[in-house]
Amino acid sequence: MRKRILAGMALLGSAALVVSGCSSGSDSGSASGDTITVGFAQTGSESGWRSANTESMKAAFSTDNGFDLVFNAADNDPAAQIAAVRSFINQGVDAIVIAPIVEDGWDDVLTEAKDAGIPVVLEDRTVTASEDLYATWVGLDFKLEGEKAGEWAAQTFTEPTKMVVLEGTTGSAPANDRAEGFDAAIAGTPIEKIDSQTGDFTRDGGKSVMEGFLQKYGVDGIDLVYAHNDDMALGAIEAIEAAGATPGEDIKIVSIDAVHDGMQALVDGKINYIVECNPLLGDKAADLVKKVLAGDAVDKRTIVEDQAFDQAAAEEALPDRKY
Ligand code: GZL
Repeated sequence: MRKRILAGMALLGSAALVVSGCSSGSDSGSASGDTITVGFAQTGSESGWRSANTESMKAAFSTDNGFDLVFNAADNDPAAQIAAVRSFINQGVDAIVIAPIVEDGWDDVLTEAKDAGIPVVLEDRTVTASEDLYATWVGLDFKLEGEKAGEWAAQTFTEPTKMVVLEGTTGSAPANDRAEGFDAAIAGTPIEKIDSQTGDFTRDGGKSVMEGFLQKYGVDGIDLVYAHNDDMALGAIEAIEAAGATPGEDIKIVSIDAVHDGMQALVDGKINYIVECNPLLGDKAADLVKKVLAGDAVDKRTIVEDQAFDQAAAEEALPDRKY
């Protein structure tokens, strides 16, 4: 672990810890060839998107790439995720990567990491803590994803439309920003949001919330479902079919992620439009960790581009999709 070696050097003068950070560029860890020990605090395994993201991160932070990865999945529990980060600090890892479950509550533990001289890289979701408490963030523009989904809905529904929303994890950046972007895009249209409830980004959560909406409003009382991710949309499809209705026809669905099962449902006509959210962030995150440890200047934010799919585009893209 590089840090102990550097800690020894730091005894010669605090600047040593910063100045002697190994330069980047080596394929095997730092320039001196030392393995970089990284603690990765993942949200959990709530969705198909998360599985693809974890796979991408583990592939990038591999031994062959010069890393020793300490992995923790927090089962969508914010307190457990903060405890995992605190454990990484106590282990004295060289760097910490976090996919923060929720935006708030990070100031204390990020300050502890900074005080310990351990840089933090955020991947996927963002936090409301001060930017000086983390080195950089790589992820997606969730507000734009919501806007793209809302623009499709605004173009598609020109008559009075009753919509229900399956929200992502309460307090998470994607749930907050996808709602904000979508609502802005449908402002002034005849689309009425009659209900909105979190399904926690899970398939079971989307199914049970949709069952409640169907009991409350009936199949004929709902025209459109806006799901903050494909897993909840897939759960809603199960609920709609169990109620004897046809998803994608009787009740239309717009979703975000574009994971394989969601894209298949789009090809099958059960979902009507999907905005992509690319989970393959591992290589970018690993490169940022090496640059930060080497003391190289990095942008505070790196945003990965997304695209959007209707049924025809999904039929064309599905065979070549990596996730
Ligand atoms: C978005 C990511 C979200 C996905 C969900 O970048 O944080 O979390 O949209 C996942 O599928 O659970």
